[in-house]
Amino acid sequence: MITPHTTGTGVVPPAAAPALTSKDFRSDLKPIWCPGCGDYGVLTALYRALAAIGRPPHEIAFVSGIGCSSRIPGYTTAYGFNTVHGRALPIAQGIKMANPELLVVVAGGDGDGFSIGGGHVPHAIRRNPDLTYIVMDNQIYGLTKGQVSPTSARGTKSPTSVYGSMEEPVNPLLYVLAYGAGFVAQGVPADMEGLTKMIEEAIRFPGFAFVNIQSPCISFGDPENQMKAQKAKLRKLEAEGHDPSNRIRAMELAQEYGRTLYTGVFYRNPNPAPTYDSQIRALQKQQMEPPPVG
Ligand SMILES: Cc1ncc(C[n+]2csc(CCOP(=O)(O)OP(=O)(O)O)c2C)c(N)n1
Ligand code: SF4
Repeated sequence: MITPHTTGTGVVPPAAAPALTSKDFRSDLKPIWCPGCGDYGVLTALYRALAAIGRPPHEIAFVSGIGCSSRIPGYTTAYGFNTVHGRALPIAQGIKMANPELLVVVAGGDGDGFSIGGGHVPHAIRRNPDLTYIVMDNQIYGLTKGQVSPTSARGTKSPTSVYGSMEEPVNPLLYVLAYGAGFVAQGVPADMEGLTKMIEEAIRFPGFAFVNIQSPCISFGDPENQMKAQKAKLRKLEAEGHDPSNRIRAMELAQEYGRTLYTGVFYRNPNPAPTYDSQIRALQKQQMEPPPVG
């Protein structure tokens, strides 16, 4: 266990707080993902990002829906709530409003976030709570054994699309950019360093931050999207000279979803909007002040 770094009792001054490592965030529960699943890499990147941020586990809450990827909360020592399929975002917003000091991270799959839960995404974005939303986008329903998901490519054959999917996939990057998310990034577990850095940046961003992680499903996913293939085809936005403050350019690049595997920060609002939680707090403070005399 870590030593608390707050001075509630005045016993441990902040300067004496030990640096956190990934181990401090790893729970005793052993992940049961298939060997080779991309979600292992996502979990490792998350541990590292949290260690770099330095907030102790009891100041963090993970909220997820249902799916293989939604098991994440159980694998951390932070507070965790494995909720209902597609409902992680509203529950996470409730948690953040009730306890604004908590660092809240939402995690789940592309099915959870863009199919059954797709209607919650725009509303979370327009409220702008200080949350980080991590989608492990494997372009398939993993937990229920390989049905098409909202991000499956056209032509994907599966038990629910035996002749190949006849629908255009949802583009998660364009979706959240269009609704005004302040921070939008995409990573892959094949680039652990880049992924860790962008998760850390997303968590530090004041407002709704979205990270789409193309996390391969080794059992039911497209063979073209497995780790080795990703490594060979990824293109880092930073190396391409992309300016992440340019939202229009970010939207142009986001249109390449499914064709070009861009990784890095697509968009970071240089003037972040006020968060929902900070506005609520300001209102509460105002209402607690005594009315003017006279
Ligand atoms: C209300 C409801 N509908 C359907 C399901 C069945 N179900 C569980 S997980 C899942 C989809 C999983 O896919 P995804 O969210 O992409 O996560 P992954 O398993 O790929 O990580 C479905 C349809 C459910 N648990 N609850
Ligand atoms: S079914 Fe796919 S997403 Fe689920 S644990 Fe296995 S590899 Fe990972």
